[in-house]
Amino acid sequence: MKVTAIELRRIRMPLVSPFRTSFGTQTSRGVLLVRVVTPEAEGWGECVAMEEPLYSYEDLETAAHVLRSQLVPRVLAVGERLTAARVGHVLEKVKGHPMAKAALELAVLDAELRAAGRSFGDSIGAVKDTVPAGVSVGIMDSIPELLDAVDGYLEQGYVRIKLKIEPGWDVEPVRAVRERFGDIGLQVDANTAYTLGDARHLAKLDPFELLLIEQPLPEDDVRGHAELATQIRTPVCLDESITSARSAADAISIGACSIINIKAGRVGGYLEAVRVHDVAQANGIPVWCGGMLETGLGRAANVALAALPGFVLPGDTSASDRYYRQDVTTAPFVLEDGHVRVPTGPGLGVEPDPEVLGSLTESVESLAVR
Ligand code: SMG
Ligand code: MG
Repeated sequence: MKVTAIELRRIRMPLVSPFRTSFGTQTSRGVLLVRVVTPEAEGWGECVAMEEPLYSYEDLETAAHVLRSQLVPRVLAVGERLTAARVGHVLEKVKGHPMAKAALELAVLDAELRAAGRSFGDSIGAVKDTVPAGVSVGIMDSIPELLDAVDGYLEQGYVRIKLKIEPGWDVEPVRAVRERFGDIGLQVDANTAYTLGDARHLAKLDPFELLLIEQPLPEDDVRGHAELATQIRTPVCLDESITSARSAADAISIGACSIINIKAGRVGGYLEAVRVHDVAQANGIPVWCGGMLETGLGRAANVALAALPGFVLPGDTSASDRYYRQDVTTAPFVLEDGHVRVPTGPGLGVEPDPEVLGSLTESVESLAVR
C-alpha cells in the first residue's frame, strides 16, 4: 500500500463525570489520533496512552515522540510493500512503546480494510453481532454516591459492574454494592495498588463472590499474583502485567491469572491482541476486552475484538455517553439491551465527524512522506 500522508492529531474530550482510579482523577481525556492516507482510503488509529505515565510508562508525549522519530519513518521505509500484517514486524526492533505502535498499526489496518471494503471485525475473526457491555465505576467520595452511580448504570442496562478499588476503598464499597443490588455481575480493579502482604485483607472480598479481581499487584509482580491466587478465592485477572502473547503464556503457565483483560494498546496492537486471545483460548483461560476511555474510533476496534469467540465475559466496552457528551464519530455507540453493536462497514466501520473533530482538536502535525 502506498502511503501519501500521515498525521498526528491531539484532541481533548471532556468526560461527563470525573473518573477516579488508584492513580488519579481524570476530568477530560487527551487523545492522540493517527491518520494514514493512501490513494484508495484513509485509516484511523487511536493511541490509548494517557496524559501522564500512571497507568503504564507511556504518555501522549512519549507516544508522539516515538511515532515521529522512529515508528512512522520505519513504516514509510517499507514503501509500497507495506501491509498491516507487516507493521508489527517492522516495528519490532524499537523497544517498548506498545500504545504508540498499536495506534499506527490500527491506522494502517483501517486504511487497508477500507480500501478492500472489508470490516475490521471480519478481518480479525469476530463471530458476534453485538457484545455485552460492562461499565467501570470510579472511586467515589462516599458510598451513597457510589450506590447512586451503580444504580444509574444498572438502570441503563449495563450487564456487569466493575468497581475501581484501592486501600481504604475496597471491602466496604463492595459490600454495599452487593447488599444493595444482590446477584449482579460484579468485579473489582486495583490498578496495582496492593502488595502481596495485603493477601489477607484481599481475602475479605471472598464472601462477595466477585467475578474477578483485576491487577491487584504491581505489573512486574507476576509471581506475586500466582502466590496471591493461592491465598484468595476471588479469581485473579491480569491487565497491566500482560504485555504480549508470550507474557500471557508465561503468566498462565505459573498460575498467575485465571482470566485476562485484553487491551490492544497494552500489547502493541490488535493483531497481537488476537494472539493473546488465541493463547488464552488454547489454555482454557477466559478473556474480556478492557477499555482506556476510547473515543468512538478506538471503541469500534474494541467492540469488534470483543466479538471474538474467547471473549466470554462482558468488557469495559460501554456506550459513548458513559464517557462523552459528544463522541468524535458521526454515530455514537449506544446501549441496546445491555449490548453494543459490532460495526460492519469497511474498516472500523465508523466515521469521524470532521466538524466535531475540528472543534476538539488541540494540534495537528503532518509527518513528512517522501
Ligand atoms: O474505558 O471504560 C473504560 C475504562 C475502563 O477501568 C478502565 N480502564 O485499568 O482497566 C483499567 C482502566 C485503565 C484506564 S483508567 C484511567
Ligand atoms: Mg484494569
